[in-house]
Amino acid sequence: MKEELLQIEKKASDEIETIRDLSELEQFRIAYLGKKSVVASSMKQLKALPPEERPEAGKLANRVKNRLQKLLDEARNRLESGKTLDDSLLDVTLPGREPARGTLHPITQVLKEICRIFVRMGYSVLTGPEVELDYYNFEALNFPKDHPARDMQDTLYVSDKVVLRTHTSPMQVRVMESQPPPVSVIVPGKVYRRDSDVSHTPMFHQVEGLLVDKGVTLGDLKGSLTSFVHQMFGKDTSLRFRPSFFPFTEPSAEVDIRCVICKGKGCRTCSNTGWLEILGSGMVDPEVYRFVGYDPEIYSGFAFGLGIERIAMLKYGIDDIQLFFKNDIRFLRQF
Ligand code: 2U9
Repeated sequence: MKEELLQIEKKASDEIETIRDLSELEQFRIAYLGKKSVVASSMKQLKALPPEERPEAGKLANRVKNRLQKLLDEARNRLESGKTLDDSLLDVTLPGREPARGTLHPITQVLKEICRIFVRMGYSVLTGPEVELDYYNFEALNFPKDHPARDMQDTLYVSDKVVLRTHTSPMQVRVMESQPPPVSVIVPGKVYRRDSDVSHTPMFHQVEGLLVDKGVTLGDLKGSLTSFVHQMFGKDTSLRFRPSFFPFTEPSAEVDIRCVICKGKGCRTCSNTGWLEILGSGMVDPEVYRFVGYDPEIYSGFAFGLGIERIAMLKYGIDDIQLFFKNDIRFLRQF
Protein backbone atom coordinates (compact mmCIF):
# COMPACT_ATOMS: atom_id res chain seq x y z
CA MET A 1 0.00 0.00 0.00
CA LYS A 2 2.88 2.29 0.86
CA GLU A 3 4.31 1.75 -2.64
CA GLU A 4 0.92 2.39 -4.20
CA LEU A 5 0.50 5.73 -2.35
CA LEU A 6 3.96 6.95 -3.32
CA GLN A 7 3.27 6.06 -6.99
CA ILE A 8 -0.03 7.96 -6.87
CA GLU A 9 1.76 11.00 -5.45
CA LYS A 10 4.42 10.89 -8.18
CA LYS A 11 1.87 10.41 -11.00
CA ALA A 12 -0.32 13.23 -9.70
CA SER A 13 2.53 15.72 -9.35
CA ASP A 14 3.62 14.94 -12.96
CA GLU A 15 0.08 15.19 -14.28
CA ILE A 16 -0.70 18.53 -12.67
CA GLU A 17 2.07 20.15 -14.76
CA THR A 18 0.11 19.36 -17.93
CA ILE A 19 -3.18 20.88 -16.80
CA ARG A 20 -4.19 23.92 -18.91
CA ASP A 21 -7.66 24.88 -17.68
CA LEU A 22 -10.14 24.58 -14.83
CA SER A 23 -12.15 21.75 -16.41
CA GLU A 24 -9.01 19.60 -16.70
CA LEU A 25 -8.28 20.50 -13.07
CA GLU A 26 -11.72 19.29 -12.02
CA GLN A 27 -11.05 15.93 -13.75
CA PHE A 28 -7.81 15.77 -11.78
CA ARG A 29 -9.63 16.48 -8.50
CA ILE A 30 -12.22 13.77 -9.16
CA ALA A 31 -9.53 11.25 -10.13
CA TYR A 32 -7.23 11.86 -7.14
CA LEU A 33 -9.29 13.39 -4.33
CA GLY A 34 -12.94 12.58 -5.11
CA LYS A 35 -15.10 10.07 -3.22
CA LYS A 36 -14.23 7.29 -5.65
CA SER A 37 -10.63 8.39 -6.10
CA VAL A 38 -7.53 6.29 -5.74
CA VAL A 39 -6.66 8.13 -2.51
CA ALA A 40 -10.14 7.55 -1.03
CA SER A 41 -9.96 3.83 -1.81
CA SER A 42 -6.49 3.64 -0.15
CA MET A 43 -8.00 5.27 2.96
CA LYS A 44 -10.70 2.62 3.01
CA GLN A 45 -8.10 -0.14 2.72
CA LEU A 46 -6.43 1.10 5.96
CA LYS A 47 -8.98 -0.83 8.05
CA ALA A 48 -7.93 -4.08 6.41
CA LEU A 49 -4.30 -3.68 7.51
CA PRO A 50 -2.91 -5.39 10.63
CA PRO A 51 -3.30 -2.93 13.59
CA GLU A 52 0.49 -2.40 14.00
CA GLU A 53 0.86 -1.18 10.37
CA ARG A 54 -2.12 1.15 10.46
CA PRO A 55 -0.56 4.24 12.17
CA GLU A 56 2.35 4.51 9.72
CA ALA A 57 0.18 3.81 6.63
CA GLY A 58 -2.46 6.26 7.90
CA LYS A 59 0.17 8.99 8.33
CA LEU A 60 1.47 8.41 4.79
CA ALA A 61 -2.04 8.38 3.29
CA ASN A 62 -2.80 11.71 5.02
CA ARG A 63 0.49 13.22 3.87
CA VAL A 64 -0.19 12.19 0.24
CA LYS A 65 -3.76 13.45 0.45
CA ASN A 66 -2.60 16.83 1.83
CA ARG A 67 0.14 17.09 -0.80
CA LEU A 68 -2.38 16.46 -3.60
CA GLN A 69 -4.79 18.99 -2.10
CA LYS A 70 -1.96 21.56 -2.00
CA LEU A 71 -1.05 20.88 -5.66
CA LEU A 72 -4.71 21.23 -6.57
CA ASP A 73 -5.09 24.55 -4.68
CA GLU A 74 -1.94 26.03 -6.20
CA ALA A 75 -2.96 25.03 -9.73
CA ARG A 76 -6.45 26.49 -9.19
CA ASN A 77 -4.97 29.80 -7.99
CA ARG A 78 -2.69 30.00 -11.00
CA LEU A 79 -5.44 29.21 -13.51
CA GLU A 80 -7.95 31.56 -11.91
CA SER A 81 -5.49 34.46 -11.93
CA GLY A 82 -4.94 33.90 -15.69
CA LYS A 83 -1.41 32.59 -15.39
CA THR A 84 -0.37 29.35 -17.04
CA LEU A 85 1.99 26.80 -15.66
CA ASP A 86 4.56 28.03 -18.22
CA ASP A 87 4.75 31.31 -16.32
CA SER A 88 8.48 31.14 -16.07
CA LEU A 89 8.66 31.33 -19.90
CA LEU A 90 6.10 34.11 -20.36
CA ASP A 91 6.42 37.60 -18.91
CA VAL A 92 3.02 39.12 -19.52
CA THR A 93 4.27 42.52 -18.34
CA LEU A 94 6.64 42.84 -21.33
CA PRO A 95 5.45 45.37 -23.97
CA GLY A 96 3.96 43.62 -27.04
CA ARG A 97 5.66 43.52 -30.43
CA GLU A 98 4.50 46.50 -32.53
CA PRO A 99 3.21 45.33 -35.92
CA ALA A 100 5.15 47.07 -38.72
CA ARG A 101 2.75 49.75 -39.91
CA GLY A 102 2.94 50.83 -43.57
CA THR A 103 2.41 54.34 -44.92
CA LEU A 104 0.75 55.61 -48.06
CA HIS A 105 3.03 55.73 -51.11
CA PRO A 106 4.36 59.30 -51.65
CA ILE A 107 2.49 59.49 -54.98
CA THR A 108 -0.77 58.58 -53.22
CA GLN A 109 -0.06 61.16 -50.51
CA VAL A 110 0.53 63.94 -53.06
CA LEU A 111 -2.45 62.84 -55.17
CA LYS A 112 -4.72 62.96 -52.11
CA GLU A 113 -3.39 66.39 -51.11
CA ILE A 114 -4.08 67.78 -54.62
CA CYS A 115 -7.61 66.31 -54.62
CA ARG A 116 -8.27 67.74 -51.14
CA ILE A 117 -7.33 71.25 -52.31
CA PHE A 118 -9.65 71.15 -55.36
CA VAL A 119 -12.49 69.49 -53.41
CA ARG A 120 -12.30 72.42 -50.94
CA MET A 121 -12.79 74.72 -53.97
CA GLY A 122 -15.95 72.79 -54.91
CA TYR A 123 -14.69 70.32 -57.54
CA SER A 124 -15.95 66.73 -57.73
CA VAL A 125 -13.45 63.88 -58.08
CA LEU A 126 -14.11 61.34 -60.86
CA THR A 127 -12.16 58.44 -62.30
CA GLY A 128 -12.37 56.92 -65.77
CA PRO A 129 -11.13 54.00 -67.91
CA GLU A 130 -7.40 53.57 -68.53
CA VAL A 131 -8.09 51.78 -71.82
CA GLU A 132 -9.74 54.46 -73.91
CA LEU A 133 -11.13 55.04 -77.38
CA ASP A 134 -8.95 57.07 -79.73
CA TYR A 135 -12.05 59.26 -80.09
CA TYR A 136 -12.05 60.40 -76.43
CA ASN A 137 -8.26 60.47 -76.03
CA PHE A 138 -7.50 62.50 -79.18
CA GLU A 139 -10.38 63.22 -81.57
CA ALA A 140 -12.82 64.98 -79.22
CA LEU A 141 -9.91 66.89 -77.64
CA ASN A 142 -9.16 68.50 -80.98
CA PHE A 143 -5.90 66.68 -81.75
CA PRO A 144 -5.32 66.91 -85.51
CA LYS A 145 -5.04 63.54 -87.30
CA ASP A 146 -1.29 64.10 -87.82
CA HIS A 147 -0.50 65.34 -84.27
CA PRO A 148 2.82 63.87 -83.05
CA ALA A 149 1.25 62.71 -79.74
CA ARG A 150 -0.84 60.21 -81.76
CA ASP A 151 2.35 58.66 -83.07
CA MET A 152 2.95 54.99 -82.20
CA GLN A 153 6.28 56.12 -80.73
CA ASP A 154 4.48 58.21 -78.11
CA THR A 155 1.20 56.36 -77.53
CA LEU A 156 0.59 52.73 -76.55
CA TYR A 157 -2.04 51.36 -78.94
CA VAL A 158 -4.25 48.42 -77.96
CA SER A 159 -5.77 48.35 -81.45
CA ASP A 160 -6.43 50.78 -84.29
CA LYS A 161 -9.08 52.69 -82.37
CA VAL A 162 -8.17 51.84 -78.77
CA VAL A 163 -5.27 53.28 -76.75
CA LEU A 164 -3.92 53.29 -73.20
CA ARG A 165 -5.00 56.82 -72.29
CA THR A 166 -2.17 59.35 -72.53
CA HIS A 167 -3.96 61.78 -70.19
CA THR A 168 -7.09 61.72 -67.97
CA SER A 169 -8.87 64.44 -70.03
CA PRO A 170 -10.94 61.88 -72.05
CA MET A 171 -13.03 61.45 -68.90
CA GLN A 172 -13.89 65.17 -68.90
CA VAL A 173 -15.21 64.76 -72.46
CA ARG A 174 -17.38 61.85 -71.26
CA VAL A 175 -18.67 64.01 -68.37
CA MET A 176 -19.59 66.90 -70.67
CA GLU A 177 -21.33 64.46 -73.04
CA SER A 178 -23.44 63.16 -70.18
CA GLN A 179 -24.54 66.40 -68.47
CA PRO A 180 -25.16 70.07 -69.21
CA PRO A 181 -23.01 72.81 -67.55
CA PRO A 182 -22.08 73.80 -64.89
CA VAL A 183 -19.28 71.25 -64.66
CA SER A 184 -16.38 71.30 -62.20
CA VAL A 185 -14.45 68.05 -62.02
CA ILE A 186 -10.96 66.78 -61.45
CA VAL A 187 -9.86 63.38 -62.72
CA PRO A 188 -6.88 61.74 -61.03
CA GLY A 189 -5.41 58.50 -62.36
CA LYS A 190 -2.77 56.52 -64.22
CA VAL A 191 -1.76 57.49 -67.75
CA TYR A 192 0.57 55.81 -70.24
CA ARG A 193 3.18 57.08 -72.68
CA ARG A 194 6.12 55.50 -74.52
CA ASP A 195 8.80 57.25 -72.51
CA SER A 196 11.45 56.24 -69.99
CA ASP A 197 14.33 58.24 -68.46
CA VAL A 198 15.13 60.04 -65.16
CA SER A 199 12.06 62.26 -65.49
CA HIS A 200 9.71 59.97 -67.50
CA THR A 201 8.13 56.55 -66.87
CA PRO A 202 5.80 54.61 -69.23
CA MET A 203 3.07 54.91 -66.60
CA PHE A 204 2.63 57.97 -64.41
CA HIS A 205 -0.16 59.76 -62.55
CA GLN A 206 -2.04 62.90 -63.48
CA VAL A 207 -4.76 65.11 -62.18
CA GLU A 208 -6.57 67.00 -64.90
CA GLY A 209 -9.37 69.47 -64.12
CA LEU A 210 -12.20 71.19 -65.95
CA LEU A 211 -14.59 73.98 -65.00
CA VAL A 212 -17.32 75.12 -67.41
CA ASP A 213 -20.12 77.58 -66.73
CA LYS A 214 -21.55 80.88 -67.98
CA GLY A 215 -19.07 83.76 -67.77
CA VAL A 216 -15.89 81.85 -66.77
CA THR A 217 -12.79 83.92 -67.59
CA LEU A 218 -9.01 83.69 -67.76
CA GLY A 219 -9.09 85.62 -64.46
CA ASP A 220 -10.92 82.67 -62.85
CA LEU A 221 -8.25 80.30 -64.18
CA LYS A 222 -5.43 82.45 -62.78
CA GLY A 223 -7.15 82.90 -59.40
CA SER A 224 -7.95 79.21 -58.98
CA LEU A 225 -4.50 77.98 -59.98
CA THR A 226 -2.72 80.64 -57.88
CA SER A 227 -4.74 79.48 -54.88
CA PHE A 228 -3.82 75.86 -55.66
CA VAL A 229 -0.09 76.65 -55.91
CA HIS A 230 -0.15 78.61 -52.63
CA GLN A 231 -1.91 75.77 -50.80
CA MET A 232 0.42 73.15 -52.28
CA PHE A 233 3.80 74.89 -52.06
CA GLY A 234 3.19 77.64 -49.46
CA LYS A 235 1.77 81.15 -49.54
CA ASP A 236 5.11 82.80 -50.31
CA THR A 237 5.69 80.81 -53.52
CA SER A 238 6.05 83.11 -56.55
CA LEU A 239 4.48 81.87 -59.76
CA ARG A 240 4.15 82.99 -63.35
CA PHE A 241 1.82 82.13 -66.24
CA ARG A 242 3.81 81.54 -69.45
CA PRO A 243 2.02 81.38 -72.83
CA SER A 244 1.92 77.88 -74.34
CA PHE A 245 -0.02 75.76 -76.79
CA PHE A 246 -2.30 72.71 -76.42
CA PRO A 247 -4.77 71.42 -79.05
CA PHE A 248 -7.62 71.49 -76.49
CA THR A 249 -7.17 74.97 -74.95
CA GLU A 250 -6.92 78.49 -76.40
CA PRO A 251 -5.30 80.57 -75.03
CA SER A 252 -3.02 78.19 -73.13
CA ALA A 253 -0.52 78.82 -70.35
CA GLU A 254 2.00 76.82 -68.39
CA VAL A 255 2.49 77.65 -64.73
CA ASP A 256 6.00 77.95 -63.28
CA ILE A 257 7.00 78.36 -59.65
CA ARG A 258 10.24 79.87 -58.32
CA CYS A 259 12.79 77.05 -58.14
CA VAL A 260 12.34 75.29 -54.80
CA ILE A 261 16.02 74.27 -54.79
CA CYS A 262 17.91 77.52 -55.57
CA LYS A 263 15.04 79.97 -54.79
CA GLY A 264 15.48 81.55 -58.24
CA LYS A 265 19.28 81.95 -58.31
CA GLY A 266 19.67 79.28 -61.03
CA CYS A 267 20.72 75.65 -60.60
CA ARG A 268 20.80 72.27 -62.36
CA THR A 269 17.18 71.42 -61.38
CA CYS A 270 15.76 74.57 -63.02
CA SER A 271 18.31 74.57 -65.90
CA ASN A 272 19.54 77.94 -64.60
CA THR A 273 16.21 79.65 -65.33
CA GLY A 274 15.18 80.07 -61.67
CA TRP A 275 11.73 78.66 -62.57
CA LEU A 276 10.14 75.18 -62.54
CA GLU A 277 7.18 74.22 -64.71
CA ILE A 278 4.48 72.55 -62.59
CA LEU A 279 1.29 72.48 -64.65
CA GLY A 280 -0.41 73.26 -67.94
CA SER A 281 -3.70 75.11 -68.36
CA GLY A 282 -5.90 77.13 -70.65
CA MET A 283 -9.38 78.21 -71.65
CA VAL A 284 -11.19 75.24 -73.23
CA ASP A 285 -11.03 75.53 -77.02
CA PRO A 286 -14.53 76.15 -78.52
CA GLU A 287 -13.81 73.24 -80.92
CA VAL A 288 -13.99 70.83 -77.93
CA TYR A 289 -17.51 72.11 -77.07
CA ARG A 290 -18.59 71.21 -80.62
CA PHE A 291 -17.89 67.51 -79.90
CA VAL A 292 -20.01 67.44 -76.72
CA GLY A 293 -22.87 69.70 -77.84
CA TYR A 294 -22.16 72.69 -75.54
CA ASP A 295 -22.80 76.15 -77.03
CA PRO A 296 -19.51 78.15 -76.90
CA GLU A 297 -21.51 81.37 -77.31
CA ILE A 298 -23.15 80.70 -73.92
CA TYR A 299 -20.53 78.76 -72.01
CA SER A 300 -16.83 79.11 -71.35
CA GLY A 301 -14.42 77.30 -69.10
CA PHE A 302 -10.87 76.50 -68.18
CA ALA A 303 -8.89 73.31 -67.86
CA PHE A 304 -5.60 72.31 -66.31
CA GLY A 305 -3.39 69.29 -65.98
CA LEU A 306 -0.48 68.25 -63.83
CA GLY A 307 1.78 65.25 -63.37
CA ILE A 308 1.77 63.95 -59.79
CA GLU A 309 5.29 62.48 -59.97
CA ARG A 310 6.67 65.85 -61.06
CA ILE A 311 4.90 67.67 -58.20
CA ALA A 312 6.11 65.04 -55.71
CA MET A 313 9.70 65.31 -57.02
CA LEU A 314 9.67 69.09 -56.57
CA LYS A 315 7.95 68.94 -53.19
CA TYR A 316 10.39 66.39 -51.77
CA GLY A 317 13.54 67.30 -53.78
CA ILE A 318 13.76 63.93 -55.59
CA ASP A 319 15.90 63.87 -58.76
CA ASP A 320 14.99 60.43 -60.21
CA ILE A 321 11.35 59.55 -61.04
CA GLN A 322 12.21 55.81 -61.17
CA LEU A 323 12.59 55.81 -57.34
CA PHE A 324 8.78 56.02 -57.03
CA PHE A 325 8.42 52.66 -58.79
CA LYS A 326 11.27 50.61 -57.31
CA ASN A 327 9.46 49.95 -54.01
CA ASP A 328 12.72 50.25 -52.06
CA ILE A 329 11.49 50.30 -48.48
CA ARG A 330 14.39 52.59 -47.42
CA PHE A 331 13.10 55.22 -49.88
CA LEU A 332 9.41 54.77 -49.06
CA ARG A 333 9.97 54.94 -45.26
CA GLN A 334 11.03 58.58 -45.60
CA PHE A 335 7.48 59.75 -46.36
C1 2U9 B 1 -10.99 69.00 -71.61
C2 2U9 B 1 -10.41 70.07 -72.24
C3 2U9 B 1 -9.17 70.48 -71.90
C4 2U9 B 1 -6.47 69.68 -69.61
C5 2U9 B 1 -5.12 70.29 -69.67
C6 2U9 B 1 -2.93 70.48 -69.63
C7 2U9 B 1 -3.27 71.73 -70.01
C8 2U9 B 1 -1.54 70.04 -69.46
C9 2U9 B 1 -0.05 68.27 -68.83
C10 2U9 B 1 0.61 68.64 -67.56
C11 2U9 B 1 1.74 67.75 -67.34
C12 2U9 B 1 -0.13 66.79 -68.82
O1 2U9 B 1 1.01 65.35 -67.04
S1 2U9 B 1 1.32 66.27 -68.04
O2 2U9 B 1 2.20 65.88 -69.04
N1 2U9 B 1 -1.39 68.82 -68.99
O3 2U9 B 1 -0.62 70.74 -69.72
N2 2U9 B 1 -4.00 69.65 -69.44
S2 2U9 B 1 -4.90 71.84 -70.10
O4 2U9 B 1 -7.21 70.25 -70.61
C13 2U9 B 1 -8.47 69.80 -70.92
C14 2U9 B 1 -9.03 68.75 -70.29
C15 2U9 B 1 -10.31 68.33 -70.64
C16 2U9 B 1 -12.35 68.51 -71.99
